[in-house]
Amino acid sequence: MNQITELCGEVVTNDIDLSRIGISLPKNLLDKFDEILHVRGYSSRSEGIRDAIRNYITYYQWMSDVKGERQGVITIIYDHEQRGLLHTLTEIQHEYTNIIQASIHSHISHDKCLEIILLRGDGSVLKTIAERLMAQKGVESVKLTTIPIEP
Ligand code: NI
Repeated sequence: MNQITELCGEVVTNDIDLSRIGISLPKNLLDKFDEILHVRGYSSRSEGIRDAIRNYITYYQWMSDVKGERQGVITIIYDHEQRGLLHTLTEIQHEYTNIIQASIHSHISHDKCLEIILLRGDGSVLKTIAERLMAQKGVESVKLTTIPIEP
């Protein structure tokens, strides 16, 4: 069971207005985040959170621009000890047998797995698959990379 740590941060809505938010995070997640902030020399946790949110928004917008016929790769890292996760991930992939061409599974540690999924199809579908995988509990990260297929 993860410890939950309460944390307050300010988020920039524009250059003038600052809104304060309070969020709950598992302690190990916050520890990792603080470690990165320290290494990267951030002056405050708020600044790090602002940057992380900006990156999240940029990534989402970039994903929204993925359209048309594409070749893609999804890299996913997940905890295979998470109950039911392996089954769910397999079921999602089986719904897209016409899109998913191949996958490689690598057991990176006792409980962590890395999977590389090769896909080809409409960009919006590739994005949907990535988002569905990302939404599952126990999935640590999902990265989608695509290139357009020239007609
Ligand atoms: Ni594995």
